[in-house]
Amino acid sequence: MTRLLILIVILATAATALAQDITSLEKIGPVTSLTKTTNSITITCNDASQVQLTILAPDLVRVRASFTKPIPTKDHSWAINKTDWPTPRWNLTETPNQITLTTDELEVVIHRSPLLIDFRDARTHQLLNADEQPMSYDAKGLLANIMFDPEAGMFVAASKKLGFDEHFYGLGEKAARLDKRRSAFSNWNSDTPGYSEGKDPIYQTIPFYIGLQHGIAYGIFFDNSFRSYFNFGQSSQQRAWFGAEGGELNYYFFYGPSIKKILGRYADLTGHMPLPPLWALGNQQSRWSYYPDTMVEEVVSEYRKRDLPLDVVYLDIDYMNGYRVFTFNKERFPDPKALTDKLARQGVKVVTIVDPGIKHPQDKNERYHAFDQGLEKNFFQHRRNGDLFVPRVWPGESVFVDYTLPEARQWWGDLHRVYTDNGIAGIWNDMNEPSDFVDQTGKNQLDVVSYDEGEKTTHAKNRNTFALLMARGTYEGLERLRPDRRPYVITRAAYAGIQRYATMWTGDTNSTWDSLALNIPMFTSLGLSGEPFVGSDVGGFIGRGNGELLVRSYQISFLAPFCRNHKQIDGYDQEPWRFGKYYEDIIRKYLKLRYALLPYLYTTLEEAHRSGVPLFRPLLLNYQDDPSTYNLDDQFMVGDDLLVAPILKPDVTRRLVYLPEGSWYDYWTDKKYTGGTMINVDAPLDVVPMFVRAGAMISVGPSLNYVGERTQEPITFNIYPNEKGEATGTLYEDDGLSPAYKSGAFRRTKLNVRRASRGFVVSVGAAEGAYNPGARKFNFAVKSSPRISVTGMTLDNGPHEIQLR
Ligand code: MIG
Repeated sequence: MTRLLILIVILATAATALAQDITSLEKIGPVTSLTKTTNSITITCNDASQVQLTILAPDLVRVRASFTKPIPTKDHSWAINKTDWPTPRWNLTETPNQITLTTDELEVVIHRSPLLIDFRDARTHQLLNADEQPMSYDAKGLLANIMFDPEAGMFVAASKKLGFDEHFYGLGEKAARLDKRRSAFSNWNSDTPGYSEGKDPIYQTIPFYIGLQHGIAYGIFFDNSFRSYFNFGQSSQQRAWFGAEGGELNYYFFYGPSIKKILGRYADLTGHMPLPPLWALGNQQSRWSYYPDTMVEEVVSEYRKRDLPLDVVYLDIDYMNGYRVFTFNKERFPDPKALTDKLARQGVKVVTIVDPGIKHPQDKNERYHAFDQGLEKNFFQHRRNGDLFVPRVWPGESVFVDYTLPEARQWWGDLHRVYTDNGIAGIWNDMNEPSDFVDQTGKNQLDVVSYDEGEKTTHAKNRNTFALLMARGTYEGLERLRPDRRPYVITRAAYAGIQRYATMWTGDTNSTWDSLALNIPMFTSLGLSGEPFVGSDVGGFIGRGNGELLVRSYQISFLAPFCRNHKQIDGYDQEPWRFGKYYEDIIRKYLKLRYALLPYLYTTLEEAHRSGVPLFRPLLLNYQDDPSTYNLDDQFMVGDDLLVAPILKPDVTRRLVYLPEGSWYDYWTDKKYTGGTMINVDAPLDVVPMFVRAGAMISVGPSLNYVGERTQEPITFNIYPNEKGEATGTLYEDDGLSPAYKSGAFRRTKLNVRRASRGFVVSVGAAEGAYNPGARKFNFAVKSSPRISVTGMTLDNGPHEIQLR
């Protein structure tokens, strides 16, 4: 405990010292000369530094600075997915005082002396973001004593003027509120069980944020995997700065003005989330740990007996033989294939945990294929002196794979054959910060060298990307092993770009109301950071929950992409039935509703895949011009149309709900409200306040116990007309399992509703895509006119109209 306190004091002091010292760092510039290529300029400064600006798109400019030396020719990042951008139209103009780059959307003004960069809107010349001081570097080692790893490199930083009304969003997984204004954060992937609000850093590093001022948004992705810092005016009224303990000052500037557009560009740059299998949107159940096999069967039959929907069950670390990854414990799971077959007949998939630690045999004669092969192929991490790096994790003494080696990632992926052969449907990556029981701060790993494209870099650079590369090896392995199936990987730690390979959950939360209240800001912030498929252990991971907390937790997670109840080994049982029938009945209602809403959820998830705009949204994403949404994080939206205002405290059965401008329908009663105001609504334990935007159509399918139980038929389009009597909706369908959607095997149907002289008319657009879902029946119900509905309609391929009377 005292050690922890001392550590906290040291870290807190380091953060404050950094905040003060940022201004005393050496500053780049001024400009002496300039060269130009087809899509970039390189500026040379009189201190021999160089700054390179590359125009990637009309709304995307990359800034790279190299201090007192030329820009290195080597240019590589594990986060970046797309590098071949067609050069957009742009212009360069020079005056004695400044250099200006102009695209159709952005104007970048570089002041020569001092060297300061402004980003402006090319059309209005409005200032979006401006350097507060020239980009800086710690030439004199002023920060060496407070840097975590003095060998990491040289501290580099950029400082921006803080807008009086500027709000900050993103930064991935932070145990913090939605609006990050006046806060400071660092990134160093850390195993932080039982974290609560304010704990920083936690598991993931996504060094991407969005600034919003007067409704106009820009984004900055600081692509640097070293321990990094972001300070959004926490210690100064003037500046928002970011920096890192090494590496390049290398950032991408995105211009909106809409946040949705920025998220689309960010997804283009770092990769779009592929669609997971549809069953990943089903209900999931986990426990540290269900074993033996008969207990797993018992959990599943309990679900079925109680008419609770379930798609996935998890095997935590105790399924293995002595925590050896890629093995099954023979006593506990004598025949894993028989188990997965049996569960498959009940519609349930099995996901197994795979940690990075490979057990180091304690006896020379002990054979363990993962260790033996990896050692022989020289795929394990070593210390700088050549010693094998031996951290301690669940198996005791272990080794880690150097995932920067492409052959090692391939080998790791192929090792998963034991899972695919046994019918395991997905892989859960845990402990991948990487956690090390010897020392959780990373000190024990500082001299661990990774191959890193031949650069032979150390932990300071590679810690934050370890999980990304492990997930990549896993994902690509599953793609090879089961080419006709979409991989399903879930991870705890991450770096930017993780969405290409894995979904995520928010680690070891507490079964407390405070922990629950973090769900909404965390899920929405992750969505604003390029990670759409998110969720949290339903009910909380650590400690003793209760029925009320569990119900309120489901009332958030039933609409999160990842909905999994999970619990610590010595925590109190919390499967949906554990607190009695009263709570179980309410949980059933929400799980059934989740399955009914699958057509809407899947359509919205596909939008996230395609556009980068997440499913689980803060209100500000849909109402960017409305300042009342800027720090609203006790409500959320799903897609454009569903607004949910959960209860986040015990004994509360009423709450204020903010409804943005427009009209809204109460989901439960169809009662209409006029938005642009707060309303006060009842929320007894069985009700989560939920509203539908007027003008929406919500597609609702039949009640299912698991995905694929039977065809999703009929789908009812619930129509919520706006004041003009109009509504629009989309339905996305595909086979839910294979990657064929990537080559056009999907169907997207767009529908428009208008008021007619009698009743309403639905016009069904021509189906997009090559997937043929076969004949299926649809119902239509107009929520503003309860007597108007039709049932049993078909949606043909071609455009046509349906009369609703
Ligand atoms: O040191 O595998 O966050 O979900 O149940 C704890 C055991 C390791 C941490 C994960 C948790 C999982 C647990 N793991």
